[in-house]
Amino acid sequence: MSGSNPHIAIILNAGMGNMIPFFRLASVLLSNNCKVTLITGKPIVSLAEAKHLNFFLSKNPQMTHLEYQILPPEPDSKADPFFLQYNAVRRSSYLIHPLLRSATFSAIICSFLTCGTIPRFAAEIGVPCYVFSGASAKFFSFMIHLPAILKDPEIGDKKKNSSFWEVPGLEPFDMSSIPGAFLNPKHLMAVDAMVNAKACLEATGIITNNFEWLEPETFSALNSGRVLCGTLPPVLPIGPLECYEVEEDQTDCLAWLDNQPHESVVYVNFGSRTPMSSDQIREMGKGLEWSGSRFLWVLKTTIIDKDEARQEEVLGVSFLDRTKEKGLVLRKWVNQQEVLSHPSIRLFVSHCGWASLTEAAHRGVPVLVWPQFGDQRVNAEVVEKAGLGKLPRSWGFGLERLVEGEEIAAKILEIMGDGSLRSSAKKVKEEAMKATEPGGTSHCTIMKIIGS
Ligand code: BUP
Repeated sequence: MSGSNPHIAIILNAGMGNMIPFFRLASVLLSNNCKVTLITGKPIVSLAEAKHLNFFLSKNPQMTHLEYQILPPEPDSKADPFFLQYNAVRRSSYLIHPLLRSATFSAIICSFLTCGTIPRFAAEIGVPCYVFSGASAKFFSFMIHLPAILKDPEIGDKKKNSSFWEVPGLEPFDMSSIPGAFLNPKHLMAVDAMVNAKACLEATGIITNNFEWLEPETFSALNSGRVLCGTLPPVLPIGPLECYEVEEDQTDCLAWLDNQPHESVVYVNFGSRTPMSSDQIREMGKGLEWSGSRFLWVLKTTIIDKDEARQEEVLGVSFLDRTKEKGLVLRKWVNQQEVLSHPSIRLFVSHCGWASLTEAAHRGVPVLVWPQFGDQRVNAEVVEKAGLGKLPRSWGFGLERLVEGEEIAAKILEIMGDGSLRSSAKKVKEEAMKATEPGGTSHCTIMKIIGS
């Protein structure tokens, strides 16, 4: 991609965890004199996405916005609405082709989760195509190896008899870290993953919200052909992608944090689409209260947006009353990038969405990693290895078991008092900053892609 003012098409994917990194990337490109065309599908799943998209477009009027109609979702009322949307966007990818012909683009960027026909079409029209992976490099390695795993005639026996999956060039994957849906060739998630894993081999490169220091062995295995022999395009870390202007926080949480002592607050947020069960919410409440810590808890009980149940019904009046001096519970969107930067934050309890983990890495905030589904368990292992977090393995993966208040309180106290984790998290921050500053590995990669 060379010449002045490169024009880049960004094809947005569903879900806040995908949308926010794409907006960050678009902001970086705009601030480096690129023209950006944002391509979005309709309808959109959640109000949160619609609001963020509107705000982002209103703040960047120089950007071109193109829309296409997404095909109807598969009729599966039990499936996660975001997975249905990924599937529909992937199946609709041919509808984006005319939009990609409507201007002379210097590059096209699309999401790994929905790339479908885009890399091949980009190759046909002679435009470089970068596929964006929003998970850890380790989980991405698993995903691109999935077609080989699922083709293995012994897969059934291996699932029954083995506790590890072999991915060439990497340490074996603990079977319990991989959601069963990916290992069922008929499951929608596995079907999409296989199509996308094959499609992304036709891209110019894979870009990822990550930095080389965080997963050196995995990047080395991916880029030396050990994971997929000679067929994988270069995997290029360009993160942690950071801050763009988001709508002002509508809650009073930043003012509340201003009144808390330095490094005293536990921040709990399980992301934009991971609800907690009522039983687990009660135990979480006990854990926070019994730890005696100050806490900011962003509570979610539904997959899409917020439900209407009142705070008191979910948590009980007495809990809210007992903890009102020490804790703030919110059921609204907070500005997480500002929360994690606040000097009062000591610990982040996270579901391990990759966007949240990269935000914690960039700010050196230690994380109690409590993965719930999808890529999150592997992401959790990655940040634990890098020294950013601690994974209580006995808590299981997602809904495997109810984690009791006593265990939660003990773990919070243990991690809050862990000086060596605090130092290693600061080291992670230093390395993240080095990667993103001018001359850093991620910064240079972005500049190379833009062609400056
Ligand atoms: Br909730 C919430 N404020 O209140 P992840 C989320 N976020 O800024 P997810 C807020 O949404 P996937 C809130 O900073 C991060 O950038 C947060 O992405 C922001 O998890 C993003 O961490 C959440 O990747 O998405 O939402 O579960 O499953 O796609 O990873």
